[in-house]
Amino acid sequence: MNMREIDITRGIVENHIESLYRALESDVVIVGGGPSGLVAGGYLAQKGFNITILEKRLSPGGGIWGGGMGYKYVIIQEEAKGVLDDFGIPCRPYKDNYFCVDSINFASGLIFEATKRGVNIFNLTECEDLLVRDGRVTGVVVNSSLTQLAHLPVDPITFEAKAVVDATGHDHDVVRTFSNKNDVKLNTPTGKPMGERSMFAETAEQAVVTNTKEVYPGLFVCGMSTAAVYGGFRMGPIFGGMLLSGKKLAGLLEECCSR
Ligand code: 48F
Repeated sequence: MNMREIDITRGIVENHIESLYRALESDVVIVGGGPSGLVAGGYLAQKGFNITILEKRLSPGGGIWGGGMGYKYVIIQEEAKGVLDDFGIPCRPYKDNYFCVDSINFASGLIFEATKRGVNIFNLTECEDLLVRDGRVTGVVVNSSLTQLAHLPVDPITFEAKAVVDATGHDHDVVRTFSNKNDVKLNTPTGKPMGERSMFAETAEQAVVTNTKEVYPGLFVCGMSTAAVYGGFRMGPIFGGMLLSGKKLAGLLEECCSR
């Protein structure tokens, strides 16, 4: 075999550019590759939508990998087991209403299934701002995480989307930046992000699903960022709410993107 390094490089560059072109006009851009974003993306891609996930770290999976304090299992309540089944992730029953999931299996399983369904995930890629037109979010402003890390003065590029999702977890990075930079009234009781509260798992798990919604025209929140945006409690290493939030979001966005 006559192996040429330039062919290896061409294969990488051509395929990356093709993925990038597909992302430029996405149906939905989900910022954050944690459990809620991966689940929402996976369900939507299965229905044929063009879904892009931006993940600023090297590995998607967000807060799954660390389990609880580095102990490698997480807990799912019975109501959310159907989502695990839909993504082919094994679990084992624990007590009456809970299931234990190996966090490595959980993170890798969600990532693998989402990408198999066609979700276009860009790692090392950060959303640093939003595109806004006539009172509506119309896309994202994107840069390499490495540029950000090195504080280099490199301009970003943009992706358009029918809807953008803040799935950035505790940081609520997208909504926070949007609210700080613009004189906008969010769909929250105060019109601003309200800040996350201390731990109260049961209330938190319900609220995370209730507060999965459109927070500004074209901008949605899911997962843990709903707590920071709507003043919800935190829940710790129980993950059913994240899965159900992602599933609810997929339903909302299917409606929004089909209009
Ligand atoms: O935090 P994360 O896992 O989000 P989630 O889906 O799930 C929360 C749970 O993991 C856990 C919990 C609560 O106790 O159950 O916290 O709400 O994943 C968020 C992802 O977003 C990425 C970040 O690296 C992480 O992987 N992220 C954050 N800001 C940006 C971003 C950004 N500006 N651009 C791209 N990715």
